[in-house]
Amino acid sequence: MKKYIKWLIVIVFACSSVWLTSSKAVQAATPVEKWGRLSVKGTNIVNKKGKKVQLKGVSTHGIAWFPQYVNKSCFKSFKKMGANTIRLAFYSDPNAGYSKDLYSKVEEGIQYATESGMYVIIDWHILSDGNPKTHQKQALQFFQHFAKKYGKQKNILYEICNEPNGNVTWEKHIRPYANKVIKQIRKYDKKNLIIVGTPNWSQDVDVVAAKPLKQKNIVYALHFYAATHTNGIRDKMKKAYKAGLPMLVTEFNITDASGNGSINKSSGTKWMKLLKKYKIGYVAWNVSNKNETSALLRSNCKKTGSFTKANLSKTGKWIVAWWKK
Ligand code: IDC
Repeated sequence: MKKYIKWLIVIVFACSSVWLTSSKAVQAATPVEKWGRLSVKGTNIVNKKGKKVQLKGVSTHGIAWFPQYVNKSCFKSFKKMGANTIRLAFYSDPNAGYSKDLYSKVEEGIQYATESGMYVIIDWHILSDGNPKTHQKQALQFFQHFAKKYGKQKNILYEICNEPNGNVTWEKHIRPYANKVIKQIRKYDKKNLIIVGTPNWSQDVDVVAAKPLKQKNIVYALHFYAATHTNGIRDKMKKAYKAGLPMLVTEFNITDASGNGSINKSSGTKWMKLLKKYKIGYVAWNVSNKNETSALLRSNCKKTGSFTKANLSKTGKWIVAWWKK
């Protein structure tokens, strides 16, 4: 009899601990549960209560090249380290992997980020195709598809042109393109944030600040690679912030602008302090083990998920440490 009682106690104990760990009450709220739908108030991104929040996260590499990292275990391990955002980089140029067949990869990514309670940036990654108008037709199709399918979710952000570059200006090219794409997205999604790339590889935020768009809930991209982009671009950010431009760093690293080469931690620290002061969010390039310094994983890391800090590259370790500061 005594023996049975002992076993009964063991079973009751085991069941209640399973119940406790799986119950919502003891599970920490996810970033999206905590903050809800984001919006723009003045110069900042705010949560459902109107409080300024800083998005922090990682960007995939081009999903045509590194689709293996678009998985839930990968996203969750970055969340565990402090990230609240995943950016899915969908290159818009056929030479860089553009294909409608990859829509399903983006959908998978949205699903995994959503199940992980994270924000997700759907990035139309123009790069070698520097003028956003080059593939405008495809962009309109792309955003129609995703806004229609996911526009009701709270955790969606649209980034409509990664880095306009070349002989491209705000007035003649980016602004008219943005007006068209925003109109398209807003047919299906009235509220979620739309991120607009800025001239000169998303660096000239000061130019945009002089004549921003008129729509609501728009933020502007500023990108930096700290070993190349130092005081000059920080000054542009300061100027734009003071002029009231809402910004989000949807791509950065502490490497040089090639995504490789040397690392500059002291310039990186200046950037991080400025972003913290202004409460501007930042998303790091890139989740891969490619043999380049901007890869957040060590090149000998063969895993595609369940990452720990030991799997991170030098830049990965440095960046992740800032998430909790
Ligand atoms: C780089 C990748 C590199 C790839 C190259 C071309 O790190 O592996 O070969 O693109 O596709 C950006 C771009 C981003 C770049 C990154 C580094 O948005 O696509 O990634 N960078 O050059 N802007 C500034 C730097």
